[in-house]
Amino acid sequence: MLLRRLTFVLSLCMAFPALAGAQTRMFYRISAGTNSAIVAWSRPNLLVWTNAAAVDRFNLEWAFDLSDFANGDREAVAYGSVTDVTISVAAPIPTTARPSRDILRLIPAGLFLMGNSDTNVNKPVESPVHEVAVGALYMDKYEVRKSLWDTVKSWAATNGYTDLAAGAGTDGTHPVQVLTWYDCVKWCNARSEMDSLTPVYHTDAAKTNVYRTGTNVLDASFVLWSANGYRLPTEAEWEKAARGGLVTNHYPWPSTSAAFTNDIDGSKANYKGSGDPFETAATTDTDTTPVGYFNGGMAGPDMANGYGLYDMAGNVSEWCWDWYGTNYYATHPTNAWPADPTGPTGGAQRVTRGCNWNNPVAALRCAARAGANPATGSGGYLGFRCVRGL
Ligand SMILES: [Ca+2]
Ligand SMILES: [Ca+2]
Ligand SMILES: [Ca+2]
Repeated sequence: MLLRRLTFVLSLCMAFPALAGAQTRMFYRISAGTNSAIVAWSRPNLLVWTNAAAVDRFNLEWAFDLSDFANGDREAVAYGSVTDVTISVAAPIPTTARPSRDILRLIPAGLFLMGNSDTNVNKPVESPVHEVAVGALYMDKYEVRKSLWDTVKSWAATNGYTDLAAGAGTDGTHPVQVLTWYDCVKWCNARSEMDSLTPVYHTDAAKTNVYRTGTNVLDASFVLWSANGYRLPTEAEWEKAARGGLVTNHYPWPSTSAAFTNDIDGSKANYKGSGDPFETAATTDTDTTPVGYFNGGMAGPDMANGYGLYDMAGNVSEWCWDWYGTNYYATHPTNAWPADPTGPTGGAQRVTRGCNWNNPVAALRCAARAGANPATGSGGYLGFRCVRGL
């Protein structure tokens, strides 16, 4: 309904003074159903525009390039119902340059429905469905592959990270696995420092000591959530990203059949019995596929989801930040969740999502939840991918 009313689109490029490592330009698009003109823009983030006539709907988006509006790599800033000729909104300014789209994908801010909406699936840990607001971030397009793990680990070894695990991987193109949760968060910090970004994880609430070695049970207060460095996604961030903008779908692709088994086959994801050529009869090996294997070039259609992410269903399970709480959803009032939830304050396991090459298809659903001991992990079944702030 709203989109049909939008007849006029204005794009404006904002050029910023050159700042080291900072984004130097961005574009705003205003859709307001009448001629609009930007009259003021000020730091840190105020955008003011006027409309030729009073409007009762508007939509404001930004992107790093004009072409991003067409390819979906854009961020909705604000939308609303007003009756006014002058509108002022907060408009974000990324603090870092836009990363390569082939490495990180923009996950726009907004509400999504978290949890299982399939009445044929009786999973109390996934219920009830609830609405959650999640801020904008970048997420790795692929699971962390073994070659990237090794590159960062080598840099890290001479920069204070002396006990990162070797990890395992079929070869450099496959996801890294055999990692503890602690290995992954330390590696996130190392990747941040290697890329001259601000590390996220610390060993103290004052956030003065960067977490580089040892096994520290991190409290959420040790995390510099506002930093632009790499970190594990929260469980909510992971599920929103996996859904790719779809709502009640079983999987990260269009999939709303009454029986979820009708919506998945071996051309779409790597699971137990999916029939990919990396699946061997031997039970002592690790049957991962290369990251992004289901990209249309090797086996069936391109399975990038709506945000351009691969392997959010299957291949390796992925560590998340949150402690795993089996009754965590049930303890919150439905649709009254805080924005950017970070999970229970404690527990025995950390959340793992997406499941893996050794799981049946039910476990690959976007809503499916699991956990693992953060100090031991789950061997070859479990890897991860990073997110980072804008
Ligand atoms: Ca398989
Ligand atoms: Ca095997
Ligand atoms: Ca995965």
